[in-house]
Amino acid sequence: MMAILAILATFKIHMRRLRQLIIFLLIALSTAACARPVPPSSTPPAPQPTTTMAPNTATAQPPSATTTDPIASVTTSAVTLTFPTETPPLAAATATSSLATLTPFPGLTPTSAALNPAVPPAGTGDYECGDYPCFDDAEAWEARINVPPGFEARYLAQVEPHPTSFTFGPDGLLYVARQEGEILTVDAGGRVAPYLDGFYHLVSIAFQPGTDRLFAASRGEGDDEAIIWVIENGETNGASTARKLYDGLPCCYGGWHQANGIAFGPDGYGYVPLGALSDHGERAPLHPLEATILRFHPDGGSIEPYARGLRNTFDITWDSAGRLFGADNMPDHGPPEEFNEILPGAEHGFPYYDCQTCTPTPPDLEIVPPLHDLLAHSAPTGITTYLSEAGDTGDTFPGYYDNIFLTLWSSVPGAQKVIRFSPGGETMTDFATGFAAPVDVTVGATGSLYVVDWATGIVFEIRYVG
Ligand SMILES: [Ca+2]
Ligand SMILES: [Ca+2]
Repeated sequence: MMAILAILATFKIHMRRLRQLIIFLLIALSTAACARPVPPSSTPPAPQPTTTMAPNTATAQPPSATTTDPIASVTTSAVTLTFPTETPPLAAATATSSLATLTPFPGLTPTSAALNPAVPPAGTGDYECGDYPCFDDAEAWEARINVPPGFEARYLAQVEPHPTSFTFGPDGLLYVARQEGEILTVDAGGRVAPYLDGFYHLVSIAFQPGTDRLFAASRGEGDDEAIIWVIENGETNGASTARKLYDGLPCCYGGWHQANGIAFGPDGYGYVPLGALSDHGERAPLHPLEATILRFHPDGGSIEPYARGLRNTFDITWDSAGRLFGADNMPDHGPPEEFNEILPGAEHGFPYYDCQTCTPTPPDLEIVPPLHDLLAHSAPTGITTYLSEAGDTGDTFPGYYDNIFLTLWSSVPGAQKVIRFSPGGETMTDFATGFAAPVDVTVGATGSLYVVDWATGIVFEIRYVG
């Protein structure tokens, strides 16, 4: 409880909407005895299916992912990995399993249109603003962002609060997912347009590289399953139908444990972290798919664990050498959050923690340690590697190629910022501070870094200006 009060004391945004959220948070946290500010369970509004979206449960679902039992229905038939808790991690070569190796897809080639800053909207909010700027005071928020010398942070656009994930499409538009279940687009001029609505608790979107297929991760409306969607012809607004590629995935714990940040690997497979179904493993036995990174074929079929023991990794990224990184949210009793290199077939620690009610680590189990400890309760969320070709020239983000950027979402003192890791995750330092609740970060075709804030809905562009 002290932690909650401390958090609230530092997060004095007196906007009506946020106050409602905070009240909800308190209720949610106290009822769940969950004393940490991992991304909160905000008030999820009633899902609003629209005619633009027709969840097509009858079409092309994986054969064994269609039954109604949310946990038992997921297919694991093609999974050749086993993770007995008494044995060491599997070797990487074994972890590739028997699935055919896919040819890597070419990278995206978004348009190179220059981005123009939008005019910050007038301060017409009817709510009180305290130590933080009003949420519609984009200029004030822009002025709060501190970046290293040579860089400049500027307002690009603002969507309604609670964006959870964003990604550039092959059409050059920035696609933004909102927790309330909506996907929007933002163009180079900062203009926001609706794209697709009707999901429930939507937390991630990602294009399959080299295609216009947009993937999304949400919850079922009963908060009892995680769902992976695919939207064919994702870049054309007219198509706008989503179908379930996987449903019945184990879910959900708290506000944010579900299928999280979808990403596509250099092997062409889709990957998605799946959060644990409990705080520290108190719901036993573990489901074979919980607290994992799952791997799936973009056309469906089996979905299998790629790595395990990851309590709630919100987003993942590969570097230029094909190494996979993610940051893990730790249990309520407050061990440091973790920055991990995620290894195939490896065990990364969940549910083995040092607490009175935690499960002791099996003596023969080899746990891959994190590369870095992060501030406890800082709630790491979005992550990206700076791999823009623009970075190769040295003109944008000079010297930052292959660096990894990570948002710390929480409002505990020392979070609310973007941190940076040198190539391979060797060293860690602050990169940008001053946000309210930065939730995702990505790189655009022009070489700029983009950050989106869950609390304000503002998308910032960080450019190198020399
Ligand atoms: Ca760990
Ligand atoms: Ca992301």
